Amino acid sequence: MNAPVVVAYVGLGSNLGDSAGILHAALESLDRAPGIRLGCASSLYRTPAWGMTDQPDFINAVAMLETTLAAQELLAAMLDIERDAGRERRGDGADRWGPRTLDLDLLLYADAVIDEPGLRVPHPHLHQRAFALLPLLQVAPDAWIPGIGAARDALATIPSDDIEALTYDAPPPPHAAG
Ligand code: PH2
Ligand code: MG
Ligand code: MG
Repeated sequence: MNAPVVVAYVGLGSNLGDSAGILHAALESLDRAPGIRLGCASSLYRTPAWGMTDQPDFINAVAMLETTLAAQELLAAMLDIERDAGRERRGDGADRWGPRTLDLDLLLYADAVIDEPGLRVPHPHLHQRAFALLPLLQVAPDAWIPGIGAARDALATIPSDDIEALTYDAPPPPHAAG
């Protein structure tokens, strides 16, 4: 019997190393992982650190995934990808808010509400974090946060003007003047 396909949204963040490169590699890793297909990804955004603010800006993005994995299996695959990107976790969790090479957070798993050890879905801070809501709304304008409401209504209650979408410098056309 085939497992049903579930749409899940994952937040990606990095503020150590080549963050843009690390996020692009993480998107490829998610797509390659068994049971996961990358549906689409938001732009990359430069975002001031939220929570523990005395650390470098982050690069954040959100990916829409189609997966046949159960939520805990998806989380395990995400932790593998974090580890492969050189993420170190301290056993006491004291580095939970500090700089990291790669952080993958399960934001939404269909319309599931999950409260298990190591896994809370919807992500408990999603509705408070413009750095997650803005890219989420880019890929899912009608996203609904179970227990909270429309993601766009959540974003409307918090500041987001300090978040900048990254653009790529296109090479100049072949005969550009100057
Ligand atoms: N992640 C955190 C804490 N603060 N701030 C920004 N801008 N982006 C993040 O991804 C982020 C954060 C904990 O995971
Ligand atoms: Mg996080
Ligand atoms: Mg995390």
